[in-house]
Amino acid sequence: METALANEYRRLCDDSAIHQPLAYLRLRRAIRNVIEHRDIEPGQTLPSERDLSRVLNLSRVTIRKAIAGLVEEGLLTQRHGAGTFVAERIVKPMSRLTSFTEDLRARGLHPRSEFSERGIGEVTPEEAMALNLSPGSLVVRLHRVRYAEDEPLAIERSVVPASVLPDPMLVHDSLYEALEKFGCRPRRALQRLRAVSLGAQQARLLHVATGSAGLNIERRGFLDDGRVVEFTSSWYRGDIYDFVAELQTD
Ligand code: 16G
Repeated sequence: METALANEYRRLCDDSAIHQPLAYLRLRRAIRNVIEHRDIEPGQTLPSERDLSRVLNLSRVTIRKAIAGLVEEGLLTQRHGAGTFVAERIVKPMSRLTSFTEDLRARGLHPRSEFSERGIGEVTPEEAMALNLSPGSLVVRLHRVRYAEDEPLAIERSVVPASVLPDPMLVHDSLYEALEKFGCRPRRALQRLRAVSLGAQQARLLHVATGSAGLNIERRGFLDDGRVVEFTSSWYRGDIYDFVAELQTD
């Protein structure tokens, strides 16, 4: 691991296409890359601050600063006296508007989805309220079970105005990638979280026992001009996900 990280760090230093003069940001990127390439697995320990400082010829302040950012992002966790680990549970910061695909790729996992619905139809009254649409508008609906490799992690039902995304078949792996192509990736979102116990059908899809703990998250995603481009209701497995929010006093 130490060697993989040192090689990656040196590669980034030598790569003239990467203009990153700040050492701690370069190191942060190197750590992110080795996690993504699975050179270090979830649950494994990162080399100590002292070892990294020696091998990379960087100050311990720089190492600490690089690591602190990744702890905040949820990629690393720290246990007092035991060191720094690659997070095992998926720790998802609530402050960043990322997609399922991005969250998993950042952890070196391969995201995939199975669609149970991918169609277009007239908006229901509830969807019209959530998306600020008038009755009769058309919406694209995606119902997906979302996996990391073969492990199901979440069920998602997304509704998107057809004025933004004209054809559901344009969504392959990632809804946000499809929206990005139309310049309509959400820039801000409102989320509501609720603890739930998973019903029989949801539990079956997520390969857990009926009644297991889950998190139901509703996200409304907005563009800069205030238009709502997404209304998604997700059921995440409670045994895998941690949602973390940073709070500040005024
Ligand atoms: C996340 C979002 C969901 C969004 C999806 C897009 C939460 C709670 N939900 O799962 O609202 O639609 O990502 O992911 O984070 P995709 O681009 O991989 O389809």
